[in-house]
Amino acid sequence: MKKVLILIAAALFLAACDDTNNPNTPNEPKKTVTVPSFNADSAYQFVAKQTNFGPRVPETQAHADCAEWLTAKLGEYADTVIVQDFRAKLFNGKGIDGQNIVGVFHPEAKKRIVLCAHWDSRPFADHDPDEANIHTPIDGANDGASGVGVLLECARLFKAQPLPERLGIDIVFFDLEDYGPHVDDAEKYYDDAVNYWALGSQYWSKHPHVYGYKAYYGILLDMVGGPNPNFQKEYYSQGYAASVCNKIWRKAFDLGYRSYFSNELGAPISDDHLPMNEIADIPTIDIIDLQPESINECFPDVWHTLNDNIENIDKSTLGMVGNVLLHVLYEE
Ligand code: AHN
Ligand code: ZN
Repeated sequence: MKKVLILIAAALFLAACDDTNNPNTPNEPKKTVTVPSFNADSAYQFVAKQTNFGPRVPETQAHADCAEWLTAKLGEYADTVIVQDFRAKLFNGKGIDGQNIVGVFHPEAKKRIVLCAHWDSRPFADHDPDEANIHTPIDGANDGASGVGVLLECARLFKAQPLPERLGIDIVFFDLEDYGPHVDDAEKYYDDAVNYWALGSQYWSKHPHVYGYKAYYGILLDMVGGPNPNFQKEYYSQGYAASVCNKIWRKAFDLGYRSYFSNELGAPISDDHLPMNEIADIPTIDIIDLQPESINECFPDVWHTLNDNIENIDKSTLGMVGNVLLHVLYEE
């Protein structure tokens, strides 16, 4: 009998503790965060501004001009901006200069989240359907500029409506993501293939902008501006940062984006998040449009073609991704 009473008491106690489903929990005030509204028109303007410089191929004038603009723009919004100059080695053995551009919000906060995208654009349209174009640099409106545009709009809002002091954000624009070997040379460079991409992220992951930098988690945006996106859970993201995937996809479902954020596991993509996971040890996901039915087997049809330009950017996709991001961050 005594045992039974103890069990009943224990059960009642546990039930009292489990207030997760009780909307009327007395002592805990309901969370009333106001999430700023993501302005997709503003994000789109940030994308157009980048593509208007011309292809942002490292060591060109357009690239230098864009770096200057990104640095100034982040400077308007963030507490500090750090430009990280580095030298990297291309697939062909040539040395090349790059710049990672970092905006820091609430530098004192210990709990940090790193948001990133690459700002360089590919030096050749090696997947262009027209053979005449396969050595021409691309605008990279989706592949590069879209992620940067969404993050600049987030930065603008972090300034307008600051996050709590206890939460620090680092926005990192990686350079030299997209200078991997031309598809015609793929076989020649097959062995070391993953190392030829994400050079800026490789550098930052070994030499973060703050010595010993750690973040709670990271989110990379890549190709977040195409029409009818299919944001599957990219394979490495799910493997290295399943809880971050869950958080993002759950929020996307709550916001009604279920048909664009699918619950399917996507292909493994060697992108900027890989060094962040493997070298910097930061659980980082890649929100990337994966189209298993496309002519490229996984990327949108315009990928690495001259058609990856501003005309093929869909504002509503930028808006959706930005809205998910803001909800997750302001409710963090
Ligand atoms: C590879 O094709 C190995 N990585 C592609 C990552 C990428 C390129 N994302 C955008 N452009
Ligand atoms: Zn690319």
